[in-house]
Amino acid sequence: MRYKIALIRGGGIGPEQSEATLTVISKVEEILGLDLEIIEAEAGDRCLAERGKPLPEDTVEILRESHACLKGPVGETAADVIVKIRQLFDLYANVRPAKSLPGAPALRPDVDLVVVRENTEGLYKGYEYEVDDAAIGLRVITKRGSERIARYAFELALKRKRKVIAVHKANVMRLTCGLFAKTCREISKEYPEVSFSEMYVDAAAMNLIRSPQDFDVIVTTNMFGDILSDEAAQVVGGLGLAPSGNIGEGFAVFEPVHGCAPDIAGKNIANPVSMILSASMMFEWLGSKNGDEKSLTASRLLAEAVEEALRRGISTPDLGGSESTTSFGGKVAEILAEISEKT
Ligand code: GGG
Repeated sequence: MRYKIALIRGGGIGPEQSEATLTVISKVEEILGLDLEIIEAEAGDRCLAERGKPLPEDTVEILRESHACLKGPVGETAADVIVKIRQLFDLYANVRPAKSLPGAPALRPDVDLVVVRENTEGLYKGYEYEVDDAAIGLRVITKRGSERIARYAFELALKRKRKVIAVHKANVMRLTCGLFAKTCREISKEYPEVSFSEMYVDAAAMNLIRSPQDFDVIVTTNMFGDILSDEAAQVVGGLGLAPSGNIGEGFAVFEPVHGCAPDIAGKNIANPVSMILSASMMFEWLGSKNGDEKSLTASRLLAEAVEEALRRGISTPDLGGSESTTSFGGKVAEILAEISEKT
């Protein structure tokens, strides 16, 4: 199967991460004979500066014609780019795994959780107003939005440790979080084989530090998910390791969880793992959707090659290593070739 992949390199460290990720993708493409057409599209802070628009129409057109998108971080224009893309393409599930990896400074070696974040409503809907000296933001929670994200979380849990925790703050936000919690409770009845419980978001923030190994799938609303997934990334070693997928019915965008880190941009020291693992998630999604074993193998090889590189002590400075972004990408590609010969 030929896949059209839109590539948004983004701003800050995005272009460097993209280049290292492309090195690894080219290797897996060559080894497995994958048929990929990578179509470059512009968006983000630099695009705003150069073209006056953070998300030009031609980029949206490229996304419409692609099977999936791989995206680097964009910077201050996140609301005009990724938040907008999620709404335009109804990418309702933001899937953010956090897993302890060998050689990475995780709080514990046995953390393996996923934050499933509702991605189209909540406080990120963008309904903000000024009235005199006040600024007002509306939080939108719908039954439909809550049902579909809850169902996504339970389906995912069936393939994992069969445990879902709905995170909310229904004791204070009685109507919005109340509806979310009630809906998750209702959907949980469709999945008797999955254990279900609820946790207030403040307790979840604490428990992610205290006992992160106890979590499997966290399902939560948009902004809580954004915050808790950064925390979960730090629990397993840092944002440089954190991939994500923005998933809809027929299209998906895969990107690092983090921002574009302008302080280290252009120095060739950024960790590309977050973007390489995002590419792995992309191949997994494409493979599952299309029943394509090659794409599923590509996903596995990318993840295994990253893991093996870290196990061998090969890493960028954020993890205490001395590799540049470029050399790390090159070494992961070499390891990927090695692993593929053995399997
Ligand atoms: N810490 C900066 C950061 O995470 N930037 C990316 C960002 O804000 N993305 C918006 C989102 O995921 O909703």
